Parts: sequence; C-alpha cells; structure tokens
Amino acid sequence: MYDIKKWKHIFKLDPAKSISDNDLDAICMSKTDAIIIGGTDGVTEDNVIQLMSRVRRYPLPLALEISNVESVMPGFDFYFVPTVLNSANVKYHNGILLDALKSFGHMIDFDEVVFEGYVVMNPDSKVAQLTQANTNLTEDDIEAYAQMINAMYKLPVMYLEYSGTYGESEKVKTAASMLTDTQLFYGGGISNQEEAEEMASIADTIIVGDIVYKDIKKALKTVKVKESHK
Ligand code: 1GP
Repeated sequence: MYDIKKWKHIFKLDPAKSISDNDLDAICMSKTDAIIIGGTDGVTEDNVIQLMSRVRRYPLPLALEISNVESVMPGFDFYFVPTVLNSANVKYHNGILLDALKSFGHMIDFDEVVFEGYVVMNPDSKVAQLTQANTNLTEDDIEAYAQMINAMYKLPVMYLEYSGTYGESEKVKTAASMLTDTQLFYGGGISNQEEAEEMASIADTIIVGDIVYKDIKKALKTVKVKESHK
C-alpha cells in the first residue's frame, strides 16, 4: 500500500479544466508522488470519472479530494476529506461530511480516507469565498490552528491552502514548527522550481495545481524537489 507520509510532491488536477493527453502523460510520468483530483467548482460525476479513467492508465497513487457528495465514486486509492477550520460556515467544517456519512457511511473503507485540516489563506481564492473563510490570520492564529489540528483533533494532514497565490513562508514555518505528528501540506501559487524548493524545505509535501494548465514545462520542473528532499 502507498505511504502518504513519504509524499513530497503532488500534482492536483482540476476535473473542470481540460488537459491534453500529452500534458497529462508528462504529468503522470514526471515521478511526482501522487495525483489528486479536486477542485472547488464545476466538479461533477462526469468530469471526475473522465479524468480518473485517464490517470488510471498510469501506475501512480490517485486520490480524490472531495468537494461535493455527488462526485464521489469508487476507484481511487485515497479519498481526501477537507474540513475547513477557518470557515465561518459549519457546512464546511462537518456539514457535508454529516450528509455523506448518512448516505454512504456503511460502505466507506476508512483506511482509504484521509482527513485534512484545511486553513484557507488567500481571501481572493474561490475556496475562500465559497467557504466564507476568515483568512485574516496572524502568526498566533496559525500557531493555534496547527496545535488544534496536531494535538487536539489529531488529524493526519494540515493543509495550508494559498490556492492561486504564493504564500508567506514565515507563516508556513510557523505551522511547520507546531506539528509533531501531523503532515504539513502546502499548496498555492507554486509556479517554478525555486518556489517549489522553498516551500518543500518547510512543508512536508507540496501541492502544485494551476501552473500545470499555464506552463507545463515549469510545472514539470517542480518535481525536482524530490531529488533535493530524499
Ligand atoms: C489548490 O493548493 C492547490 O488547491 C494548489 O494551488 O493551484 O495555486 O497551485 P495552485
């Protein structure tokens, strides 16, 4: 079985965006540790199934990050379930989860489920707007969220989500310094190898998304962090 703790680099592919076969082939053959399929809006059963079947031709771990119950389906190695801790709406803490468990709780294999403690940092991102996240967070706030995730909720993953913008390394360091058991995912705005290196030297795992669709060559270079962080 795959060991998520060893993952340094992940590409996140948005099922609502189109990607050519060539680019997808390059992403899947890039030696990234895993692919996550996930997005904030326009995620449907149809586009998830399509992308899943294309990625499944390659022998690498594939996770679905759940954004709505309608697009969940069998066939993934892992199901990443976000709980947005700085959301002002209980739906994004545990409301969607409650509905999902009521419908599917009896058939879930919990060994495949990874609960992610999300802290959303970019106020202009779709995810911040959708979840009504309070992104105005001080270092003290980040420290407390990290403690909450690591020592109290004891979640396996803390996801510092800067989606669409490159984050403040000091805040990422603050989160990292509080985590003893929880794995730190950093995602947001990584658009070249240098940025990938910087965040990979602080967080356990970096997530690279949008640059795949903007500049595939630069996206592929971010995988080099695996060489410097063996
Ligand atoms: C988004 O954290 C990921 O959920 C990656 O962010 O798309 O900005 O690379 P980008």
